[in-house]
Amino acid sequence: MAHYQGLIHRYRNRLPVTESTPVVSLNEGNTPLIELRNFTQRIGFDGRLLVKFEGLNPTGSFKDRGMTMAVTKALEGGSRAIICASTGNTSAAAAAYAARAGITSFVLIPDGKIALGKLAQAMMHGAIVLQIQGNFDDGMRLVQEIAAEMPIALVNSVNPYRLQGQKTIAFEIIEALGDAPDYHVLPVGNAGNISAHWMGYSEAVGQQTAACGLCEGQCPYLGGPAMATRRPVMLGYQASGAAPFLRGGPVAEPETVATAIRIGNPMSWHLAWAAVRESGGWFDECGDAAILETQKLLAQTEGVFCEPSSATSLAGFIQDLKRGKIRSGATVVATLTGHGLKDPDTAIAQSPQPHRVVAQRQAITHLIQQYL
Ligand code: AN7
Repeated sequence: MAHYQGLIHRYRNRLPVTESTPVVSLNEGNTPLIELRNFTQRIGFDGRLLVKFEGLNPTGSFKDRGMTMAVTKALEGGSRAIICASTGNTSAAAAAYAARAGITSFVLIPDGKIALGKLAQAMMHGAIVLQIQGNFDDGMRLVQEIAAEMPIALVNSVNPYRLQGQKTIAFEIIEALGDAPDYHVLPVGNAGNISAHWMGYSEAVGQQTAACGLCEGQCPYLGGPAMATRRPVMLGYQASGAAPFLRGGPVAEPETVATAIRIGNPMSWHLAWAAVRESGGWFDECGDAAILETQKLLAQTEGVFCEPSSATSLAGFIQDLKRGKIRSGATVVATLTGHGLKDPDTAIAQSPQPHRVVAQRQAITHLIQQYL
């Protein structure tokens, strides 16, 4: 079969699956790597800047990469139900992949702090949605306790299969660029993703990413397998109101407009620190205003609409560029973790209202002339 069938199929020999593993997939992965030109010029960067648009996964975020693995392994292990705590995207992915697998999903979400699109997804895919009077960190603690005593598979990124699936983003980037970029920038919340990126980059040094599996030899559609000669410098950015990596420990009451990364006690603390340290990178923080401004600049100069949390990667990059911390002429990849449509309220709140005009040609041409 010569069409793309998802990342487990594509990277089978680099993932913990066998021939008899019942793969649960929505053909996730293979997302576009888009080179920014207008944006790059606007911010005054003299290198190459590319975004890996993970918002184009089946449920609209990078979580699908990890969820295809986590649900596949849950099913293989005989689980009939999965559970997670979530700021929104994990719950959307868990709900969708559970539906695909024909099993039950339970999702714990923070009270009133979840973007509308994500809530709609969890509800629509038939998850049992538990809105708790607490934040993500409270939910995370609860699902760990519950999964320890009930026959339910925990599919948060403490589940090692999640990171296995998510590492494949690095393989795709190396295949597209021919090697690892100089820098990789991304937002950090629970810190699973930065850890998975580093795992993927590390596993691709001196080793072919995958046999394509679709065609003989070089695949004209996806490109062939590739090998990295190096790993990128990893830069992880947090929202200032939810920046435990900058504070040196958990933050009790995380707060940010970027609700996906409104997390005060990241689970992958040590792995994320290892990624940053080993790569010679760093963590930094950005304010909500800078995050929203960057989200809008990207949408308006490039036609790429990501959610606020995702824009944190580029907001942090712009800040470091201004501070002279980015090497001139470098190749930089930013992960845009989720689609802008996930959070329509935040997008609309920061945009001018539509013009209200009578349904009359003259009124409309008069208005148009003001913009010509
Ligand atoms: C768009 O859905 O934690 O550092 O419960 O949805 O790997 O946690 C979401 C995280 C970045 C942070 N961007 O990634 C959840 C959840 C978006 C996200 C992150 C999330 P991690």
